[in-house]
Amino acid sequence: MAYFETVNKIKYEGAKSTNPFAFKYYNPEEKINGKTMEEILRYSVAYWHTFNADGTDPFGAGTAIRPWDHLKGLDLAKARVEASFELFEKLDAPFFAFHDVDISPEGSTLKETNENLDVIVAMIKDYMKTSKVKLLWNTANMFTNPRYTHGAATSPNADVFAYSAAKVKKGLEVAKELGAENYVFWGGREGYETLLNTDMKLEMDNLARFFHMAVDYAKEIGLNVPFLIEPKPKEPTKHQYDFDVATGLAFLQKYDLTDYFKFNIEANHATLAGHTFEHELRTARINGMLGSVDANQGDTLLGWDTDEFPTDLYTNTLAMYEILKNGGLGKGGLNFDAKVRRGSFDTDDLFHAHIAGMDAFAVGLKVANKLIEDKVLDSFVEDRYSSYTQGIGLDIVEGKTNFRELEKYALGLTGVKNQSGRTERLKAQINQYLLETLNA
Ligand SMILES: [Mn+2]
Repeated sequence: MAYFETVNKIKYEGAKSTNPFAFKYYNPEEKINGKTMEEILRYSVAYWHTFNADGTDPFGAGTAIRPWDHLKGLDLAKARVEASFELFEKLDAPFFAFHDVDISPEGSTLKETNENLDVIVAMIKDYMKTSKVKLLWNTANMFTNPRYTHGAATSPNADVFAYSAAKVKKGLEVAKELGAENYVFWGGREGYETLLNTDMKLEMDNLARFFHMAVDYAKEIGLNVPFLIEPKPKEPTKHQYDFDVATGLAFLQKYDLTDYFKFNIEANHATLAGHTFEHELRTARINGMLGSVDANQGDTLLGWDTDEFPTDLYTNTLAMYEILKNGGLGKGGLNFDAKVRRGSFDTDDLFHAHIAGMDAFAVGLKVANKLIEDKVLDSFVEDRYSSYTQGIGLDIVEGKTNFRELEKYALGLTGVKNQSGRTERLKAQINQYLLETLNA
């Protein structure tokens, strides 16, 4: 049966199209530097926001009207799988991502939960045989169930640590079974509320022990995919151990995990941490740790994680700039960890939202590529740091000088002359490139 009967396959019609069910800028086959947009952008649909979320917020019930609303348990899970593959095909989405509990219901015991999962994973595997869609990543939800109230791998309760290990063990097996490209760890409850009751050192040591066990088990079953940590500074816990990329990187370095882990970077988590999206991407990129991206946006007027579809062209341009400079996303992708607003309750809105995000990142790709081709920022930055390419600057960079010599050099200076940073001129140039691309 069809769940989205009124929607046909979404096609690229170009910027002049007035068809709301068409791509205006995302042309999957269009080549940018020899690679298609589809290959570069690697779009992924987030199962939880698209097929599970119903618009519930702390003040009110769900509003979403979905064709599977009347079903329950495994029947509901199966209907969602059918609907998801229909949506993937119609959107021409190459990837999807899920938490274990998104795709199948928890049973009354772990054994029953795993059995439910087996049924749905087999069904998904079957659908994947005749579909081009691949699993970008899966993960274990270790934050919704009350057992994780004090954390999962960082719980003060060893039984919860063990339970969490069993969940990830199963998750890694599912990743292997479905040919996942990555495996993600989002530590929703891995943090603390107050130091008054918390052994922070033990909790962080245990988290590292947990990750090492995951690495060992993946090796044992022959699952050779990047593990991704998804930084977030707060919400749900007040202090999250993976606050941002820099904090996460220090953790991975301290516990000797950098060979196995990279980062899955989310725009809204970056802004909650007081960073821009591009700052987090840059921090990961220059450290060789950019794994994948949760493509969404927050709301600067709201202090929480709103997970909106990424329609901000300016931010998407700067994000794509980092991604292109990284040489692409490798096995990662742009996963729309984004939900329609509570008032956008029709199934049609699921398509409008994805089209909006896919078009907006396609614009970002084109503008970023042009900025790089024309060396707009590169040539400015190169010139700005040119004092390090000769004389004393070159000595500094090549490690050929010391404080004594630098003092002697400084004493000989008759004055220091700086150059303008030209922030406003550069911003105006980016606007110019954006508008040129949109009007092309
Ligand atoms: Mn988020």
